[in-house]
Amino acid sequence: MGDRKISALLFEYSAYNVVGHIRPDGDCVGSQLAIFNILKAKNIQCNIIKNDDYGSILSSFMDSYAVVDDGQFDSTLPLICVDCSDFKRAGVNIYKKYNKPYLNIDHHISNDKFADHNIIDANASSTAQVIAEALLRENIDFDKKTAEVLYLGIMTDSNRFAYDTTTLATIKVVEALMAKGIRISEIFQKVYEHDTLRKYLLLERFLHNVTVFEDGHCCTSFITENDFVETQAELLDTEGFVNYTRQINGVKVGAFLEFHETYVKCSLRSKDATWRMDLLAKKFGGGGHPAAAGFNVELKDTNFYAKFKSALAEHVRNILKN
Ligand SMILES: [Mn+2]
Repeated sequence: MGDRKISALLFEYSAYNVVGHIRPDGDCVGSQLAIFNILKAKNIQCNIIKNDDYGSILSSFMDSYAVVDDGQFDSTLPLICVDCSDFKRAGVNIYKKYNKPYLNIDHHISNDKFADHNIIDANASSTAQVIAEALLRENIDFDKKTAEVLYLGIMTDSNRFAYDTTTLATIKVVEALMAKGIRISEIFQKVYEHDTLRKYLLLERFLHNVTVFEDGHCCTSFITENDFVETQAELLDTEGFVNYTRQINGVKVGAFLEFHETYVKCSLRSKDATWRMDLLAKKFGGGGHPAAAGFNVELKDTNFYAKFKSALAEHVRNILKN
């Protein structure tokens, strides 16, 4: 796991920058806010660097937090990265200003330990769980507000405790968070019951494009830049779409592709860890977990979708052979 205790690392300096990955999710935001709160309680300055749009749902968790734009932060401060499998995930404005971050807290199996200090637990459901376990282990007290954002990270990254990544350790952490007085139904509703009509219009287009192939083992779908424009949906409205590709009976692996003007964003999910989505993602320059991974590639090839589907089918065939 880590080379030093999280408390020694976090309380070493008087000010930090903290950043998560671009295209933020609940784990990356929850982890940043937790770090902010833990430092604030010790009178340590923490600047949350905004490297992307948080979207309306995650923004609702950030109401009371000040954020610094990634064009105007003090890059002499030590940088804490959370939930980033590699440093590039922090966004170009961050990684071009730092040779090496100070601290890297993550749970991706593909994490390449890019910082001076690395606290990585690939068995954890989420980065929020890694942080929560460290706090509990090292007896660092934290408040209800911190417990709420840690729960946000764990709930979203475990897909509401549905993935294999949910272990007894995850549940024990949740027990400790509940003891701080959090209300899980409140956090659930804040995340999952604030859908917009435009999201459903986008979902309609996504479902229209669903296709199953390779003896029913593979399922893919896609949406285009034009779909975002016409439905007026926001980028983060696609959160959770990829799960539909994996949920069909008989399907082993699913993929969801977003075709933007200059790049393709692909999310990969499988029913379980045997399908090594992280290895397939790696072939396209991405990474992730065995059952949940992804990549971004520049859009140069107009035939990319067909080629990707062949690569996915081949990947599944190879695993079935072994
Ligand atoms: Mn995560």
